[in-house]
Amino acid sequence: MTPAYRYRHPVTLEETNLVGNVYFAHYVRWQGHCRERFLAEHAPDVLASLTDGFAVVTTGCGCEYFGELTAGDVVELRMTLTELEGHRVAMAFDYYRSEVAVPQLVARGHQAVACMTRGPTGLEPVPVPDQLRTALTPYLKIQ
Ligand code: SSV
Repeated sequence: MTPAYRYRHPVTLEETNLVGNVYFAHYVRWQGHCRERFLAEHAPDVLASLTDGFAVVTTGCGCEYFGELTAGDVVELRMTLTELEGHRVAMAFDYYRSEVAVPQLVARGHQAVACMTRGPTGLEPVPVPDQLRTALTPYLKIQ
């Protein structure tokens, strides 16, 4: 089985709506938290370079919802790599209600990013930096 990078988040009341379940947009925010933690843990130089001309541009994202989450749940995002090509990286996210007897798949998401640099004429594509490429390889999803 392909290893997944796991990010856990306790759902807060702030993230729930009038009905008591999590507002859909937060699932995408958590994708951001998850990828940021991945960089901090596995490619810290890449994270640092984001303030120094290097950019990781989000080119797309999405989410499908199968179940509900409410305040007090712990959600676990399992992130895998679905594409690593040139300057592009794509990821898939399985969202589980965790810390329960039987973890439940509540949503699935995806996103794609592109590595760029800020040149005199604006953003230009650059190859995925070596540190990030090396960190990503173990997570490539075998189709
Ligand atoms: C400032 C900003 O927009 C930061 C973007 C960070 C992007 C991070 C991408 C990380 C990809 C990790 C993929 C891991 C797959 C297992």
